[in-house]
This record gives sequence, C-alpha cells and structure tokens, in this order.
Amino acid sequence: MTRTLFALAICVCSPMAVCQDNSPDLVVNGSFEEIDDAGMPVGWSTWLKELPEPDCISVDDTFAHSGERSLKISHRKPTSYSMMDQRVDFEANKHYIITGWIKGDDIKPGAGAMLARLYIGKEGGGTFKVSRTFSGTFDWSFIEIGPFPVEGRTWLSLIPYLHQSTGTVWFDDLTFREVTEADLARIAQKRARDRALDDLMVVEATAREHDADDVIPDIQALRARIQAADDLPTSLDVKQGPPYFPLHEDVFKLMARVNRAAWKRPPPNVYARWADPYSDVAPVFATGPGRGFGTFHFIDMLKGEVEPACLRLTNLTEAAQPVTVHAESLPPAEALTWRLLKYVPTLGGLIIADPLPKIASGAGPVEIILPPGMTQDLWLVIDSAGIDPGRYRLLIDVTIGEKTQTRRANVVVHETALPDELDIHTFAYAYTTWELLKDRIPQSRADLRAHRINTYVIHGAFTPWPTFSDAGEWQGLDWSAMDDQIAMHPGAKCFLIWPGMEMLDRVNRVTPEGGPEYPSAEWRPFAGRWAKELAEGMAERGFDYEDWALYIVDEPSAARAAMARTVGEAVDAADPDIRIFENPYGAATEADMELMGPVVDIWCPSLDTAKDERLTFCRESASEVWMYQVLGKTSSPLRAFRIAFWEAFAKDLRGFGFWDYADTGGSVWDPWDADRHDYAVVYDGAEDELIPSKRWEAYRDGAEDHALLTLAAEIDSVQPLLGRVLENQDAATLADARRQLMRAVR
Ligand SMILES: [Ca+2]
Ligand SMILES: [Ca+2]
Ligand SMILES: [Ca+2]
Repeated sequence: MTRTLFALAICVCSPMAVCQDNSPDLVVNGSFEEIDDAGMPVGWSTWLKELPEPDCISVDDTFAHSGERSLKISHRKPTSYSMMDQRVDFEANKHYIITGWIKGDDIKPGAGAMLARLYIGKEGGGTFKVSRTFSGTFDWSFIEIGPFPVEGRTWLSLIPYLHQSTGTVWFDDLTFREVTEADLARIAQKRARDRALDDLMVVEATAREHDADDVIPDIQALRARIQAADDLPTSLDVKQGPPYFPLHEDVFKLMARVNRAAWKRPPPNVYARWADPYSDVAPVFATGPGRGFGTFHFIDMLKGEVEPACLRLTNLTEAAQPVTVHAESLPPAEALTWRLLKYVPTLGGLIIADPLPKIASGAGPVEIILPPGMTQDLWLVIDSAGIDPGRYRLLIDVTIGEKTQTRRANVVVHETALPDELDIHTFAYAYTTWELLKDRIPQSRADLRAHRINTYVIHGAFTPWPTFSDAGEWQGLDWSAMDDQIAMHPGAKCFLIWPGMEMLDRVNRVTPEGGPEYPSAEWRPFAGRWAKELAEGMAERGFDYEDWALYIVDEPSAARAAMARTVGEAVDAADPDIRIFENPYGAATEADMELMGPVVDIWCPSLDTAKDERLTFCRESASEVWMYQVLGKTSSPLRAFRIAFWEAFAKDLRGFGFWDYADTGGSVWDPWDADRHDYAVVYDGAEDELIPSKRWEAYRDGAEDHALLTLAAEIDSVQPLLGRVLENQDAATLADARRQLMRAVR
C-alpha cells in the first residue's frame, strides 16, 4: 500500500469523526516536519541535560504517518529513558482532546518499564493523563486521550517517550484541540447510543439462549432505529437512572418479552424472589423461573450486627408496574430499613448497581414503580441491635395490581454479640474538607461510625504545627484545629496524624521562617522537638502511644522514602515510643523498604503487595502490618470491599484502609463532569442526606465478618472455611461460611 492510499484509509476510520468542528490544533510542529540546524524538531525540547544514548532521539525521514517525517526514539540499553516535551497553552474551563499516531519496532521492557506511550504532564511534574502503553512491533496506531475538562488549568506538557525499554518508537501527527459544545453534544449522543446498543446486545443474547426466536427480528429492527436515530439526548438523567430515553425504554420492553419467553406457564407481571444482596445485578437481566434462590431465605446475624437481605424484582411486562411491598410478620419493625438499589453509569461505559437511597423504614408498605422489563434490587437492611436473640419469621407480601406473592425468610439473631470495638483498624481517609461533606460533617461522622470506621487520618491542615515569635523563638504547638478534629471523632480507636511532609514544603514547618531546612543536621532537633511535644499533647488529651501514629509521608518511594527515614530518625531520637506508620505500594523498591525499615512501626502496604517476600519483610521489620487499597467505582463490592476483610484476617493484617469515602470530581453521580474519578462510596441525597452505596455497605459487612472471624479464631473449622471463601470469592460460599461460623461460636 502506498503512503497516500494508507493515509486515505485512515481518514475514513479515524475516531476523530466524533469531533467534526476541527478547532485549531494547539501543538507546534506536531507532524515533526520542521527541523532546526541540529536536525531536531522545532517547537520541541528534551528536558534531559544529556541523552542516555547518543542520537537516541531524532527526526526520521524513513517513516511518516503524514508528510515526510516523524519523531523517532530508539534505545539499545534497557535502562534508557528518553522523551520530547512541548508545553501547550490553552484557555481554562474548556474541554480538549489529544490525538496522535504511534509505530513501534521490537520494543522490549527493562525492569519497571512503562514502555512507549504519550504522557501528559501537569504543573509540578505530575501525571495528568497517559495513553495506553505500547510494546513489540506494530504499524501506525491511533492514540486518543479525552475529551477531558481542564478546569482551571491553562497549560499541559505533551511528552512522547520511551521508558526503560529497548527498540524503536515513532510518533507523528500529535494534536491538541479544543472540543466544542457541538462536539460534546455529539459525544454525549454517542454515549446514549452505546448504552442502548450494549443493553440490546444482552437482550439478543438472552433471546438466543431462551429460544425467543420471534423477538429476534424486532431486536434487529430496534438496533437499526437506534443506529439511525439523530435525536438522541445530549445528557442522561444519571440520578433518575435507566431507561434514559424512549428508544432505550424500547430495549427494556424487548427484554420483558424475552424474559417472558422463559416461562412455560403464564408469567407473573413482576417476578419477585430473594437474591444474595452482593450478587451481580443489571437493569436488563436474564431471568426465568427457578433461577436464583427464589421463595425462601435464611439470614443469620450476630447480636448487634447489620445485614442486608435482598428482594430482586423483574418487570416481565412492557408497561411500568407499581409494586407494593409490605412486611407482615417480622422482627421488631424498628430494626428494618428499606433501600432501593439504583443504577449509575461509569466512565468506562458500564452501568453499575451502586447508590442505595433509603425509601422507607419499618414494616412498610414500600411503593416503587418498576420500569418496563427492568430488574432492580430492593434491600431490606436488618439491624439486630434492638432485637432479642431468637428466631423470627419474616413474611414479605409483594403486591402487583390485584395479585400478591408472599416471600418468607427466617431471621436468626444469635446470642453472641458483635464486640463494641473491632479488633481491626478501619479507615477511609474521610477528611472533613471533602466538598461532598463540607455541609454534612455531623452526618458523615455518624455514618462512618455506623459503617464500623474506627481510625481517622488527620491531614496536614489540622496537624499541630509549632508557632514561632517574630524573633524565631519556639512558642509551642497550635492544637486548635486538631482539638476540633478530636472532638468530632469520639471513641476513635486510633488517629493517623498525617502532616503531609511531602507536600507544600510542610517538612520545613517545624523550623522558623529563614531557619534551618530539611534535611540539614540543624533541622533535625526541630523535628524532634515537634514530635516530642506532639506526643506530650496527645498524652494530655488522653491518648496513649497506642492510640495514634505518625504517618510521615503518603505512599512512600524514592525521595518520599528518604524523607520518611530522615524524619523518622529525628522522631525516634526525640521519643522512641512514637509509632511511625507508612503505606508503600508497588512503586516502593526493596531498597526503599529497607531504607524505611528501621524507623517504621506499622507497615500498611497496598493489599496487592502484601504478599511474598514483601509481607515477610514487613512482619520482620515492624510490630504491626495493616493494608490499604485504592478502590474505584467499579471495584467489586463483594470481593474488593467485603472479602478483602477475610484476606486481612487470613494474613493477620491489623488494619484495612481504603481510598476513599468522599473524594469526587464534580458530582459523584456524574462520571463525565470533571477530570477526576468519583471514588466516593457515598452519594449526596437531600440537603443533609448521605446515601450509602453497595460498596460502602459491603465494607461494613466485611468489618463485621472480621469480628465474627475473630470470635471464631480458636475454632478448628475456621481455617477451611476461610480458605473456601478466599478461593471461591462468591456470595454463596461467603453466606454459607458465615452461617457455619455463627453456629460454631454460639
Ligand atoms: Ca509527519
Ligand atoms: Ca463526577
Ligand atoms: Ca453484617
């Protein structure tokens, strides 16, 4: 194929078709056609003083995606790292898209390699975005980053690179363009179209599985209508949930017909059955009689625990159905809370069952409208704190129109009680400064306690820092912000005081202005004095050394690991009883770990690294080992939030923290409105309301499971049950293990 023909083919298939307005390209010489006297590309620089290999960066005239030239980066040594850099300036508060083309020849990774990719850097050298990584040999491939909002930013760095790898990479036609309102509308319509088509695919697969052949032509006709539609919505009502628009509702109506085909006898209008609350569910959901566990359910609980039960409802008609649910015979009504599991979209094009707004308490009745064809979970959350131990029969009437179906459950509340304080440390970086919490601080603190959080990270803005007179004399620590934090968290098991030494030059807040600087020998006594007074102040407030720890830097590796060591030594010299906490993840090398080992008392490695030699090292070099995880919206409630507690128990990890309780980019409901993942496990409801998610409920249930395991620790059957849960990682195995453990500890 000649170059011209190849270029033509690309025009046809380029994903840029989504952005038709073609606003001006902000990259200078993104096609690498212009070169200076030294043969280097105009507009680009290498920030390296010296290249790792002579001529490893060049402009190549053998291969080009367009024009005659491209950027070539080539390494012979697997340790080499080279890049080009261009700062791109733009207007704030708009959306942009970055595109480019990349070609590779025999790219092979060295140790810790990031291979070849396009990296977008922000001020201070941090990562803004990255393309996917490329390795091996491949022809010109399209890279696209965005569209993304830049919010207040006015510049970014475009950095094509080859990182610690041998081989050759070429880059060409790098562009950076504003995405207009019209483009954004088209992108939103594409999202709506993809949602409907993805759901229709499930309908079609189910139709083929159920032999619902008569529905297939209608599925194909609807697909054609969705593909051809030119009036799709440019925004989805993410709070309301699916179906999002009339053609989407047509997909759901077909789902009703397909699910009905599975019934050999006349189907009910709404099929209601018990399901495990932590099993997977989706709005278009293949179902049929006898799937799942149907009409009868057991719930075993410790005294003082909370546990959900779940009624899964499927509308088998093409009309919306009002459903009334009422609990007839029951444990005390005060123990019951009804929550409806709603669906929200994710950035990756998925739809997940996550928010759990409260819709009623007590016996009911609960009334919901189930859209055509939709499957939705109704949770009945039981709190056994106010229930006397014993066996209760629960009758749930589900009424649709004139017809009532009754679903039965046995609730057993065991004599054995959940301890008031958990053995394991639980924390969620639940800063009072998060946007989502600013007006909901008391609610959030109560919600954290209700979800068994007992340990709080107190960040640098609340750290008791020393104050100095104008002459630079030490005036003691300012406890005002810390005292407020202590007052907000009564009964806390532990405070992790994170001064955030690695940020904003905070490491030098222990010395007066113009005084000695980190890491000089003169700086150290100041750090020591600060730590000593911190411990004295905590003691005055009733906190022993066991009740708090100093979390010097976050996620230490490289320079941060060195800082943890240096600060840690100064702290140890001043007061060796102060406990030092650090949370390394995959970026921390063996050398980083060994550097910090002598000063760390509590290791909190990321769970994925809490294994093998790393875990052995942590156990041997510190008195306690905890773990943490960074969990996103699509992390599995069952596995990442609940069963992770079983893994913590199996490995004797004494803490489980996760990022994050309330960190969001813009609205927690909307995955597209800001350039930051919505990590939060709670949603904003009415003015002062915080709506829990399925993930957040799973965390509480995991913490309670951990308490059950602790109670059962001496029982022979605990190890095989634990092993089975960790191996199978499913809801049914977990429920069975819980039941057996409860019977063993009573
Ligand atoms: Ca070119
Ligand atoms: Ca958001
Ligand atoms: Ca529970």
